[in-house]
Amino acid sequence: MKLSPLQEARYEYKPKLPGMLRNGISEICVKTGEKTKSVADQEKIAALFPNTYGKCEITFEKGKNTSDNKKQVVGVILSGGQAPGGHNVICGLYDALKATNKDNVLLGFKGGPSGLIEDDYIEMTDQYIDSYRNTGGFDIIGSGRTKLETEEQFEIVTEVAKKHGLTAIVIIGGDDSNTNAAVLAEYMAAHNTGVQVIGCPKTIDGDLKNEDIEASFGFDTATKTYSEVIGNIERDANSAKKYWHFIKVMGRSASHVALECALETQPNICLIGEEVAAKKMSLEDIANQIADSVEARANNGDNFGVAIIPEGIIEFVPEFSKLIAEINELLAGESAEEFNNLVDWASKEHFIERGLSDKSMKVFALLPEFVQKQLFLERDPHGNVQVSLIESEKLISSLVADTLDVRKAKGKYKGKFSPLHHFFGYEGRCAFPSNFDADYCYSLGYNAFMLIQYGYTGYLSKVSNLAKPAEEWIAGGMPITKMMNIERRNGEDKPVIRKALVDLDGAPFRYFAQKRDTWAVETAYTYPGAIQYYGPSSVCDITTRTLALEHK
Ligand code: FBP
Repeated sequence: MKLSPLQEARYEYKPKLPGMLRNGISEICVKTGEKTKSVADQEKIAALFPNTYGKCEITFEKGKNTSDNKKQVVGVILSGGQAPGGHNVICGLYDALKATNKDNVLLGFKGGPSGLIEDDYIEMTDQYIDSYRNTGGFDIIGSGRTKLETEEQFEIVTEVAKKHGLTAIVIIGGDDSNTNAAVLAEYMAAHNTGVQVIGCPKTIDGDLKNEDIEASFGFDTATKTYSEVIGNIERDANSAKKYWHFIKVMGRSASHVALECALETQPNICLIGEEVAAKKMSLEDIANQIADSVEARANNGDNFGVAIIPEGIIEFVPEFSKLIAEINELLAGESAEEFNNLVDWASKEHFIERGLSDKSMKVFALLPEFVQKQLFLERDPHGNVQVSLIESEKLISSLVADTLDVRKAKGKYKGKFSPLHHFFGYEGRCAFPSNFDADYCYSLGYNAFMLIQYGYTGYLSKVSNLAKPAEEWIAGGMPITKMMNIERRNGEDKPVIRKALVDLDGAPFRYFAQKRDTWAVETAYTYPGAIQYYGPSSVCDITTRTLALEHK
């Protein structure tokens, strides 16, 4: 395979470990902290996790390594969507494992959790690992979205673990995958299998964070990648002065990615789903808010602008989520077939009109026809509308256009509105990890092995103090059960890691809220440029604005 010059250069990059892990394996000891309890529903979580609940937080520090030097055979999986840095988690894990004992073995199970069930694996070697150091992607072993959650799956995993003599499994995933890691750890402990389970916090969405986990890996690189391109678009907009750009960014439901990109690029508009829900904003309110900015800028002669739209926005609009719920009901069971058999859109519209409440019908009628059709075309395997496939950036720009037409007719608005649309998501998930993500991920993997070596199970690899230089990072582990509460999922009460939405009282949102009225009217764009891998630390090692504001 021909390598790009950057790829070759990145192979040589030496990720920075937290100071306390830098003295070699023989100089890492454990400092035991406080006993933990779950963030809520303590009694219920304790009852569900009798073997793994209530354990102590731990940190590593410099001192004599007292761990048992037994041979370790570790299995690792990547779970869910790609996030820059995943390869380095595996590299860090491998390096710590081999530095501890060269006979230790690392097996990478392929294609996500299903690799563990199907016993599809590859044994990691120096040569194989070296060809993935500091690179983006999850192609080292692949990923998948199969959930590891049933008793039957756990029995199969136990058999696979027995066959290979696995002493531990590392699950690199988001909130759901780490919830499952905790359940698997409990199962393994309850059945005396001797298999430890350790999680690592991954997702570009940034919604796996809490008082213990400061950031999920991949968020830094993905948001920098999107911000680079948003900045470029801003500069183009400011040069040509003729388009309004509506840019949807990934992040499934939480708006952390949109908010971080806004802090980096200072666009005219950035919608935050959590605020839309808190203020119970309607589609009309959103259209008016953006139209106000378009109008004010047009009055200054600026018929251009940039609006960032988070991927999950429409689910946060109360009237829209009600409409979706009604559509899901309407098409439940045999009605879907009846609907699909209708030959033309007019008869489908009639069917829809009969099935929706007056309120939802009003919202439906507001939507452009392409969105109305998208709502009925795409269903997920459970029969639900796939909101992520709705082109919300186009929906919102068309509602703004309608609003501006009305204002024009009243003589209030005299500008020109030419919208363009973009969606940034997959572009950022496999970028070469920034130095921050390369360092953070390598440290998470290295640290995960130290947790295994010291016999911990049901823990999340934790590296904190991330707003400071890597030398000052703190490495350790936190019982996953500490992050759990009980939530209603698919009609059942389930123990889950609480998803972190944007905190409207948090520093990143408050900073944005202070500035946005100015940004809406003025051209205050900032151009972050491409991620830099080589050069001064003040340019190459800086992390996100979100992290910096949260940990000032
Ligand atoms: P994870 O939560 O698994 O990390 O995935 C996040 C994400 O990238 C979302 O931002 C996006 O909505 C989704 O995955 C897309 O999923 P897919 O890769 O299956 O299309």
